[in-house]
Amino acid sequence: MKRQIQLLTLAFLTLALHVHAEDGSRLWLRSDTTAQATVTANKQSPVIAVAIHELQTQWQGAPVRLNIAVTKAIKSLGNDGYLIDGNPQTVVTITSASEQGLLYGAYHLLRLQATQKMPAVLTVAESPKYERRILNHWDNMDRSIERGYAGRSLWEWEKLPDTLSPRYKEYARANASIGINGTVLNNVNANPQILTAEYLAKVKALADIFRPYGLKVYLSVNFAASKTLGGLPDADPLNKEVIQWWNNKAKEIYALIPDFGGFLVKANSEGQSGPQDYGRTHADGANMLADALKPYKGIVMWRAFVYNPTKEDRAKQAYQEFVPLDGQFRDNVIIQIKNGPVDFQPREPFSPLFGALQRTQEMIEFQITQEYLGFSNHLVYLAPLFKETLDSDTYAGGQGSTVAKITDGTLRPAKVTAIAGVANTGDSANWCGHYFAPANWYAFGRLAWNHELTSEQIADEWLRMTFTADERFINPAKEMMLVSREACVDYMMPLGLHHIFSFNAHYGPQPWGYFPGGRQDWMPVYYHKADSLGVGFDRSATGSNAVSQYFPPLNDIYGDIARCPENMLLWFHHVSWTHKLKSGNTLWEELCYAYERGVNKARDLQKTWDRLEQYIDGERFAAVQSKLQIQTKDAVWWKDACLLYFQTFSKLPIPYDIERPIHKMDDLKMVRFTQDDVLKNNYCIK
Ligand code: GCV
Repeated sequence: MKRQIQLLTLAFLTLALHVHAEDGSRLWLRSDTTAQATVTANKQSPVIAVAIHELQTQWQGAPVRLNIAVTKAIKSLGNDGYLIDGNPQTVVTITSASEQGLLYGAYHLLRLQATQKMPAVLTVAESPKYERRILNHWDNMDRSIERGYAGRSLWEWEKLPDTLSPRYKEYARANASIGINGTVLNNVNANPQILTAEYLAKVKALADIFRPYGLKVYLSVNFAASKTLGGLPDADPLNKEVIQWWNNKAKEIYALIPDFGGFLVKANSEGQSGPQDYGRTHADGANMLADALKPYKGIVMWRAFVYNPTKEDRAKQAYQEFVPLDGQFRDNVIIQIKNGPVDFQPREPFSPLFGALQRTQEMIEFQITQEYLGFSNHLVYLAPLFKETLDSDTYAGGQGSTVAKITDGTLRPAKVTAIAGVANTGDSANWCGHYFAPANWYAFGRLAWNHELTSEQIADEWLRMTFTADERFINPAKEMMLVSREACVDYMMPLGLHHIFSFNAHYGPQPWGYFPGGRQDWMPVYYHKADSLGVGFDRSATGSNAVSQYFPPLNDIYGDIARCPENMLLWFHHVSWTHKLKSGNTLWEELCYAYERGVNKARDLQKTWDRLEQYIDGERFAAVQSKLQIQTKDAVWWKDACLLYFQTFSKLPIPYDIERPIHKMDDLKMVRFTQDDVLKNNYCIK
């Protein structure tokens, strides 16, 4: 009897643990349901089968009838758009011009329910702002991930195509649930091997799994592949043999994957080969690939992230390279431009290329993985950053020409509209390394669908689906998310400072960074230019004149120290330490207060989180708690390193009302670590 009780207790405990175990693997798709929906469809297909399955297994309310129907009648909502109407207590109908649209409609309906936002009567009409909503994986074929902080690559190349991880389907499902419809599987620093028959068979296996979820596969290609893989003497885009090689390759790919999306290309950038190796232009290179893909409706996403170690300001180079080529690209080429002119910094102005290319299609590239925002150690919710760029007015076609409207086809009709985000996924159980990091994947998808959603709306949805609907949790946790990006800017690089990270790893401060013999434009001192007079990069007319790349009136506003937004002041100006800011503080004082504020905000994140323990599972609570400790420790590290270092130039006291540095600069200069050390919290700041 005693043994039976023990066994029963054990069984109960196991069940209880199982019910409450939350390892983050279900992301925002955690509905447990008793399936009360009867679903009817006017058509059968693999995509519709997924929609039906989702509705049948995720519907939580009263028993209902759900009709889903493909109908050409509503073509005005575009291919992926849908209508949802009816009464969620009785009958609901989802209609779309495509199967894919029905699937998105199904996820929309389920999201309303999972977030407790189901109205009494449904009248939803939705269509996405961008036609192609794409994740970029910087995953290598050895399964390492460039700038990846959540384990190894999801793609088990060594086991493909025979063994198919269940995670592939979960990945596709998560993407479909937020409207992402494309994925570039491999790193832009592309290994040509991905184009071999052996690897294309593996890519096909993934494409087959993703297809019912409407997720198209794209590949990054190495521009030199015709040479390195094809054995040709060169990769000159005007060489007939090279053209033929790519035509054949496209044919081979489409024979395997008929709905293949196209190529992403990083050319003549950071050591990658490109058309300029043969005296040709980016347009020559992009068009050659575009022509190869054209018969199959494939596209080329050609990256504008190009810069060379010249005397020219790095922030100006992409514009200088691409503006003269405006109008020369094929209509299935789109130029993929990072949100800012340098490189995914905690805050950058928008890239001046947006709007400057008037006869060339442009798309934006965001970074979801937190290369420059504390890896998977820091809680930094990126929707405010994404929206800041999308909502920026370029003035390219007069007031109101926001980056969003330039890129989504509103202001300039485009054959292809697209948006990309560099993924933060890996094979860790919770997908992204930090339990809050999936919020950035989620936010990217939601904004790609509708960039008019607010950061607050998206955070609210994500929290409800990921943790709990309890308002006592939601409201404070949402506030944490909403302040977190500005906190990060404050403790890392306030007032427009940028790129003062430790070399290569891009984690932690190294404002003193100067490496004899190395590339100037990879060194922190190149970016902050601190000296006895002041700090900041003069990009006004007296400096590099990068401001001239912006349309009026922005060129004047950014170029005028008195009118330049203070949160970008040191991006555009070299400012004297004693220059007075709007607050009445000198620049030096403002810098000190900003770092202090950043540290305090990090501490506030900790304080708020600790109060939320009772509302969620212990596993995720404890993991986030320990990450917040790291974040706060790092914030202090940043503050001390930057203030102590800049003080050697300003020679001014740190205002006495803020907390004193607790480190010595000499000790901070000795800190050494690898990316792995950082992720294991195995770096020591004395
Ligand atoms: C994929 C930055 C990163 C590189 C990245 C590059 C790019 O320089 O540090 O890791 O390479 O951007 O976007 O191509």
